[in-house]
Amino acid sequence: MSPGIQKVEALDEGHFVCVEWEDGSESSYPCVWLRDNCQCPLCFLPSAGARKLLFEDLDVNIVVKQVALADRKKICITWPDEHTSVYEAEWLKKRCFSEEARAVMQADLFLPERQFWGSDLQLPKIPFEEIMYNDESAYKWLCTLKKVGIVLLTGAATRQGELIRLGHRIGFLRLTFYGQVCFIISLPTWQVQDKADANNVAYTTGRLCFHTDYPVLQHPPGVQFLHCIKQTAAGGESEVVDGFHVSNKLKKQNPEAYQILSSTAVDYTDVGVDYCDFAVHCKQRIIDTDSRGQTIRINYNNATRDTVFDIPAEKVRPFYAALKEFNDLLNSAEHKFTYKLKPGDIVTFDNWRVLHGRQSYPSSSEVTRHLEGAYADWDVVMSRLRLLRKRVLNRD
Ligand code: OGA
Ligand code: NM2
Ligand code: ZN
Ligand code: ZN
Repeated sequence: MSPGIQKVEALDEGHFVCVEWEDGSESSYPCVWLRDNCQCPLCFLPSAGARKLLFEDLDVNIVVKQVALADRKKICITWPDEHTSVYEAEWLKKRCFSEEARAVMQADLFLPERQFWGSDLQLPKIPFEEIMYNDESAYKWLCTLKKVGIVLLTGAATRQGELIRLGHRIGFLRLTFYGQVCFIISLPTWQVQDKADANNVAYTTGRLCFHTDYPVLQHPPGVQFLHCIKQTAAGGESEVVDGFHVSNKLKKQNPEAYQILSSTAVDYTDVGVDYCDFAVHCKQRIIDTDSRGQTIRINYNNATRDTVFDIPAEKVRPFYAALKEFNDLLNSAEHKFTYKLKPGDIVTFDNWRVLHGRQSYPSSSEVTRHLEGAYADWDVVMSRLRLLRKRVLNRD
């Protein structure tokens, strides 16, 4: 139920409109924001949910001429040029500028809640076909993927193409330089198996130490899918670690190492040929933080870290020492979780948060191990999650 409004008045010489709610609480709205967000058909295009009003036409010093309350459910504002705007109580309440209300809205939009884990991880599992056909299961899958960072989908067919279906379920997959051409169409899926003249260390039988995929891209893929089609009898076990949990630990235990890894721009490189040729370079901080100091992404693949290193010589050894500290923490028995994919398993994980690795396995003239992989962007995954939530919880 939307809250009712008891009283509305202009304050601060018309620069603010103050709404008093039925429960006695108050919300104050800046007039420039109100005018900017007028919902009338001249100012807003409802079919696009987008602003039509041009910034050029907004007076940033605007004040209200008159404000009135309509049946406790709406406020009406008349502006100095006689333009009128109507705002619904519920719409206003959601957009209240108080710190608490903003936190509620942001949590609703971005689901920032996280469950950190270590070797005690209870790997969440959901049958693949369930998430494909059941919205509640799909919603559960994506919520868990966001919160825990990893979900195992089980019982998929052991053939290529299941990730393409999964991509259609969420929206679309992310095409990168690793993929394949089918007729004249580029497919975003890639095959992890031992290959002659491998163009990536992943395409060998070697051990892969903890890494995130593709830090050489300026915007690394947010979500990764690995579908096990064939598994070797010996070796090839998977390892995962919660990179956010470990970077928080590093910050506490070794602030200097944390400071170095969260401030040094590391050069990454990937040059070669897959279904098309590429020469990719970029700089990333291994521990990427936002303006509030929260870790938002781990960018670490030791294989593609460039030989070129754009820092002064005297800073090089301290950097390596810091990376050693981080790498040791990632690999500590307390933090890492080991499991082995079975044919038909699809592991889905947050590639910005969870580092993954695999144990080596014997090389052979036949293909003894085959995973099909693909990426999606968090924008796409979060979009599907919000739409599923709306449908499942029957809300807006
Ligand atoms: C990769 C990778 C894991 C595996 O291809 O990037 O990490 O188990 N593969 O082969
Ligand atoms: N593969 C698995 O950063 C990387 O090189 C990740 C990408 C080859 C698609 C590996
Ligand atoms: Zn308007
Ligand atoms: Zn990988």
